[in-house]
Amino acid sequence: QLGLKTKRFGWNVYDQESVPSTQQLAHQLAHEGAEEGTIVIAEEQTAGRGRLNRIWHSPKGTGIWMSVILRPSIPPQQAPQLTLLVAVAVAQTIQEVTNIVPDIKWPNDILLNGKKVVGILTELQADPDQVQAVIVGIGINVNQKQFPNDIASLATSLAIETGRTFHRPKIVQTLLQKLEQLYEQYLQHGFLPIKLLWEAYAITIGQQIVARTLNGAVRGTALGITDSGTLKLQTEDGAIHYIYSADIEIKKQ
Ligand code: BT5
Repeated sequence: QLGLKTKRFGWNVYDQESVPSTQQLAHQLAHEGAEEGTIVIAEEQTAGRGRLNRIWHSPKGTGIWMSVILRPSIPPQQAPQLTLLVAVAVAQTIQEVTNIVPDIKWPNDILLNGKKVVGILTELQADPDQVQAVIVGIGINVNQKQFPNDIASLATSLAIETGRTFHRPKIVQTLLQKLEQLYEQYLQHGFLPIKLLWEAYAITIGQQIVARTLNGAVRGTALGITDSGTLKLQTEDGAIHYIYSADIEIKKQ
């Protein structure tokens, strides 16, 4: 149905009309042993979520709401690499279908014109030293013409940015192909080639930022990302902090 040329991704597709969250269904399937590359995709999510159980608006028929199951042999500490890998795949896809180069804001936002067009949510099923499954949720705003008030000033869609409407299955097909290419490269050559691609889209690096983590806020200069995908930040006193996940505010220079 998707006209795929992929080997790994998209052979096992759970195509749903309405689910609470594709992420929830993917977790359940992964627990039951679903193979790597399994995709859950839905027209609508009634309880789509972001990090820390925040709401992800997922209205019917307008966006791409999907979750992908990966089973790389890596320790849990390296899982942030996969958020960045998926972000590159989505950024390349957006660039190909719109001809606009999007920005990636570490760790999990993709922006067009400074507004969020994609959110990525990476969750693990893992033992202390080995990942069993990585469930990557991808939400792409495609054909929305407007957003609810609470996010109207921070969200955008491909349609708003281009004045066009898009055929979503074509975008999914492109995305799965990019994902497969990058994932094969990752398994064969490790994270470094992906990191280089990621850096070309990144807007956080070199900036003065505030990183809000569950343990409080840290203010400083974003120096770059490490080989495991964490953010390296230097505070004014010269101390280096490594940040696994946070909300980033970029300070105007
Ligand atoms: C994210 O969280 O950005 C991850 C979003 C992942 C969504 C996908 S859709 C398929 C899969 N199934 C799920 O249930 N989830 C995944 P975070 O960085 O925490 O950002 C959440 C914040 O983004 C919210 O608090 C809002 O401010 C904003 N937001 C909510 N819906 C949005 C939308 N459609 N577009 C842009 N921003 C939105």
